[in-house]
Amino acid sequence: MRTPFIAGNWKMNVTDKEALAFVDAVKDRIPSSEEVESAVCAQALSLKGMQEKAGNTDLRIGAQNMHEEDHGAFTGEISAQALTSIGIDLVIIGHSERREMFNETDERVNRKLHAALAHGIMPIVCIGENVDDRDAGRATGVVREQLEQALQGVEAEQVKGCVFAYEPVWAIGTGKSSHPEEAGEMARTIRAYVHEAYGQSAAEAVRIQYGGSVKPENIGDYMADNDIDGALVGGASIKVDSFLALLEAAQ
Ligand code: G2H
Repeated sequence: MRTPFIAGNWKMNVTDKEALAFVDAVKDRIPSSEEVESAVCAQALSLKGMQEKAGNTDLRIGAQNMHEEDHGAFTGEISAQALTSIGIDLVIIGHSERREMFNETDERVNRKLHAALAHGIMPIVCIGENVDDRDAGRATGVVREQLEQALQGVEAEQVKGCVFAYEPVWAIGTGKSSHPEEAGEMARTIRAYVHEAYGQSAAEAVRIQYGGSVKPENIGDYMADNDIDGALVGGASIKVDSFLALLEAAQ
């Protein structure tokens, strides 16, 4: 049995003051991580304060990105070591916004994934097709290719600890969510790929989230699919009541 995993991706939308107030407001209302795992991924400057406030609660704090090198002349970047030094052990890798706006290639996603795994940071690896790929019937091929590239050189035992977020690019922040059946089919494609490449126990262990305009009103439709283990949620994860409603619906 895989534990459901709901992660908020706040993107660049929450100030430090708001982030700390959010943790204060939710930390005593977070379900047990045995029922549902809960996380919010915030801007880097808020991570330390949030982590301190979250303390020993079951709310996990994550980063939205990190650099693949341990250190060096990479102005403005954040290393895995810097994250783990403040207790952060979760990171989103390869979000489509980073792929599109910051030229993040499959090869860099792969290097970031290796860096996260080497430092014991749980990666949420984002994959998903754009609208042209979907319209041309290439969605499955694109997702399989992204997976193959992201996982180059990764061992089966490491894959078991990875989370994959299937986020069709056309559904991100648009209000146009993917049909739950289509999302479920893609989750099965992802699991089938892991099965082919790493075997049954890895395929059964990996958690697959759906992302793209998830909200409390529709999360149940996705979670009803046996192959969807949770959600990566942008806009609807920012408000306290909405975030708690997502967690409630995922249990
Ligand atoms: C997709 C998602 C969060 P939203 O990026 O990863 O954002 O839920 O706002 O579509």
